[in-house]
Amino acid sequence: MSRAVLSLGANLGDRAGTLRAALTALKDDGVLVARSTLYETPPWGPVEQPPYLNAIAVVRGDRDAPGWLDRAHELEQAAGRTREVRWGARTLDVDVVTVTGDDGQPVVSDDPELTLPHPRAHERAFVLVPWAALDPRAVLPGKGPVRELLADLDPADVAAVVRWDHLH
Ligand code: A4P
Ligand code: MG
Repeated sequence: MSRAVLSLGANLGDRAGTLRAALTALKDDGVLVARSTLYETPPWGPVEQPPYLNAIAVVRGDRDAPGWLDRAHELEQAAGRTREVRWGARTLDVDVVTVTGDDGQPVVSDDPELTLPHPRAHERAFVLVPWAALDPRAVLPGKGPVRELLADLDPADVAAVVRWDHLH
């Protein structure tokens, strides 16, 4: 058994429908512990592309870290994701932010196939804002409390991550 924090993002097609379908699939797996609402976020990174909807899911189940990455890839494939440019637009991207064993120890890995904790999560408002809203006491292993990491980001980047559900 392990617990994982997953970051879901979509910026092509029916973004909300895609995210909701992935969250429903995790619920149907019986692993969904909690999920954030949906947030609209400006695209991060060097590629010009439409805005994203992002969400965080906390899952717990009978998988190890590579098992959660496999499930993430299955969800991407179910959403019809094809491989395009790195950091480019996609129907669904599911990243594994962190995995914690039942002993409470975080999985730490520098394997390029599965780097844990996710090497860029601490600098991404689109990960930290929904995560802190879902779990104000969340900690990113090796980096610190999520609320403190958020305080280190540019306030304009944090403010640009806006709740989407209640607007639609
Ligand atoms: N990989 C290694 N570690 C991990 C991990 N912890 N979780 C490997 C998931 N995958 C991990 O990923 C490339 C490879 O990373 C995988 O084969 C996996 O084995 P990918 O999803 O095929 O490619 P990618 O997503 O284009 O690249 P990458 O580096 O994962 O990009 P990111 O970091 O996922 O960034 N802006 C906003 N606002 N919201 C977003 O969600 N997402 C991205 C994608 C860019 N800008 C964004 C957003
Ligand atoms: Mg990815």
